[in-house]
Amino acid sequence: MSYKKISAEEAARLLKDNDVIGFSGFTAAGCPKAVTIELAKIAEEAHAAGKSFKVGYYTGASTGDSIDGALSRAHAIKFRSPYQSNGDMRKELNNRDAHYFDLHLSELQQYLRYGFLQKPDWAILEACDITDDGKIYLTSAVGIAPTVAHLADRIIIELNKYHPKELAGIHDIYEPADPPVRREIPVYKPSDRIGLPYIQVDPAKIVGIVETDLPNEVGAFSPSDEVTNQIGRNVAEFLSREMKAGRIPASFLPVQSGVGNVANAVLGAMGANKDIPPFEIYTEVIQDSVVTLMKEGNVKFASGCSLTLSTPALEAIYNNLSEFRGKLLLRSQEISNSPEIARRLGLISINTALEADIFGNINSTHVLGTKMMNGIGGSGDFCRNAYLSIFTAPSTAKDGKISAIVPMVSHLDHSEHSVKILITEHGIADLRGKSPIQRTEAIINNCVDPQYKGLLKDYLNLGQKGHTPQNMAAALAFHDTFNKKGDMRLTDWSVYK
Ligand code: 0RQ
Repeated sequence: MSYKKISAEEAARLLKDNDVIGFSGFTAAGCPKAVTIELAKIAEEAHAAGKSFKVGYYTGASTGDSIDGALSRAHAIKFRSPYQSNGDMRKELNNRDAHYFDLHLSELQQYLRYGFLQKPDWAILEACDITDDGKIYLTSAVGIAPTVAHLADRIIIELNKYHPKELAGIHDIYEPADPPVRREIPVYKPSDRIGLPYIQVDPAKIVGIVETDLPNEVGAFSPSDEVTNQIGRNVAEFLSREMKAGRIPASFLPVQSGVGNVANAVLGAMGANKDIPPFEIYTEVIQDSVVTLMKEGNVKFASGCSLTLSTPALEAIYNNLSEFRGKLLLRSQEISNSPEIARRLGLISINTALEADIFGNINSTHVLGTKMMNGIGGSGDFCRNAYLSIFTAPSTAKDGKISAIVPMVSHLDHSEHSVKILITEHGIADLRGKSPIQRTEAIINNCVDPQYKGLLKDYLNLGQKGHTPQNMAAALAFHDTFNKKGDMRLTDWSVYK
């Protein structure tokens, strides 16, 4: 190999205060893990010497702790985009020590190409292989890697031998042309391959190769509980009813499923439901349940942006790559999350809400309206454009002190115009074709926890008028009561009468 081998510290010392970086990876899969640990140490040294040292950066989505955790703890972040899910980073963002620009994941690559955002000086990419003529083979995710590799002037490669070189061929790298000459993205079914298996760059841009042997930093799932299992069964029951009604074809439609414990339980329940035939997945995050469903024959093919798998599940794939190669494809997020493709394929999209309101609006991002949780991720890309967009949530949080269903969402991510179905452990609210007041009936009767039904019905009886009967003084009283008394159940409507 003709590239210069350098240590992670040597690589990190090339970066300067205020530099902007684009990273490979999507969730903790496929992210670099060595250079940023050294970069955090350099920032801490600089701060101890009274000097400023912060970088701005773009990622695919959340990262492993070696990027977001290490750089947050070192207070080394000037700005960051898009989705994150790291506890230390959340503190930085909510203290406003780092600027966070949360956007739809499908938009980041084009935002960068259009020049809407500061150009990355550096691309730091994790690869399983690289050729002397500049062909970079990524590892377990694609994210924004092709775009930052093309835009950045200098590239550092973490060549991670934990990931087998035989992964080559699992990626499909395609960057659309930009307006006014953009054409359709030619994905007509989840398994369509439209690009190259590698990113091609000018080898002169590669300033060094850092050799590593590090596993991904994907966290384990909590075991599913009765609430998440019941949400999963309700989703499967709803989909089976839609098939019987002829609104989902007998061959089924491709499924997009969010990330986390609820999403894992939903896919598990879909696999267990005998009415649902084997289906295909067109999603961003391929998680453990997909691999299980594939082994059981319930998932035929999965196209995604990352293999966000626990170490045993990832190793099961790596040990049987020949079996999985024809069933998995990894794409960049502007393709995995493309609104155009979501609409064309007719996706069934299932994502988790933090909070919903009785009219069907969704808050996916802000705890009690002010504190950033993770970010909008791909939920908006899919929800607005899917054939059927379903939001799931446990009906309460914090031992019942918070109702996930409130009179008015404290922050709006997905509006009543995009959300079709709301499902909790208590049941299913089908919002299609319903007026605002009809939606309140479906949601309160079917989805709200019994402890909150009376309170929400009483809210609607406060005497407000209009097509959408919100009471402007009382709409956020659940949140105000929680902030003052620590329990939404103590909301007292009499002060608003
Ligand atoms: O708090 O962490 O202190 O226990 O929020 O809640 O129920 O564990 O939910 O882990 O599935 O995450 C929306 C955040 C759900 C996620 C969200 C508290 C609750 C708990 C987490 P603790 P759960 P999950 C694909 C699609 C946006 C992006 C998206 C998400 C913690 O699904 O980030 O959909 N979605 N992307 O106690 C206050 C409420 C609450 C609440 C729950 N109403 N008020 N706190 N909590 N409801 C993925 C990508 O795009 C990469």
